[in-house]
Amino acid sequence: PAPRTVLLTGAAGGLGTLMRELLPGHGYRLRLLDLRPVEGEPDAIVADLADRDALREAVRGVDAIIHLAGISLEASFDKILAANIEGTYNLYEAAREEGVGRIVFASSNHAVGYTPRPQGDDPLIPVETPRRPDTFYGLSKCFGEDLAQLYWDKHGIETVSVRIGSCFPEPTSVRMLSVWMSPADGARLFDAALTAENVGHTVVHGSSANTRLWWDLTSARALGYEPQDDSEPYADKLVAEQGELDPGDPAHARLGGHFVTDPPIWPY
Ligand code: NAI
Ligand code: 15L
Repeated sequence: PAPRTVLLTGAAGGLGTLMRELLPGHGYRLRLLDLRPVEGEPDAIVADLADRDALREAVRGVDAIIHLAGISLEASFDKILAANIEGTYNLYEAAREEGVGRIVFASSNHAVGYTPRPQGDDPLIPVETPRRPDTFYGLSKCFGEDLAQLYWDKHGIETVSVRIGSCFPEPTSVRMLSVWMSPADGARLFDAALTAENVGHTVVHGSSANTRLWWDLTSARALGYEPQDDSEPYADKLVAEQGELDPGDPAHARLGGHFVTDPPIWPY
């Protein structure tokens, strides 16, 4: 049967807030967790991913987990280690102990951020492209994907690792025209990742069907994902403001954009 009760970690964050609004429309009942209180959601669990007892209680009885919690930008290695590496391990252990069979892991384009972005007639970046993390942040997403593979091979817990491009209400840069995932397509992709059968550990690219797409969506579509949106209607305005990407600028030449040169730092 399709999973219905889903633990959403990182529910107070930007993507968590979008998914809290959209996933109930796909038939999910959400249990929420975050380090911070979730506005307007008094029943949300306020817990740190470091708190193993709290995680065990939080995952008890859910059909699946969407794991968004963690540091979402670059930070010191120690902070990334605690929140993203140990935190993700703690969550998988809780899932194993409580028998949760499916996790959707919010990986990132920054796991492969040093990959040259396609230019001209270059082929789209395949999902099998070698890991090339652009930050400690991206490195933690590589860890999460490998952890997911280990928990599938060793414990039979299935994961879809979604290498999210940029999921925000609108694209705000010329680069984002290529990697944007509309919130509605994000909810469609998470729904597909929760319901597709026999995923084992599957890695997919997470974006809309953008005209300027840089990567291949085949493995995402194989889950049943049918993206409906395209960033192109935003292109004229963004290109007029920012100009086209300059292939000679290192921050424009790689999938990870300015994470390869001057990554934004997590503010907390
Ligand atoms: P965000 O920074 O807005 O939200 C992350 C949430 O995780 C925050 O509410 C924060 O309080 C919570 N959190 C951080 N450390 C925690 C801990 N130790 N224990 C419990 N909760 C903790 O980030 P956003 O944009 O919502 O991203 C969500 C996830 O998706 C992140 O894992 C991010 O790396 C990933 N992602 C997001 C992309 C996007 O375009 N929004 C792109 C690629 C990946
Ligand atoms: C990410 O992984 C970040 O979490 C998000 O804030 C954006 O910066 C996104 O990548 C991006 O590459 O645009």
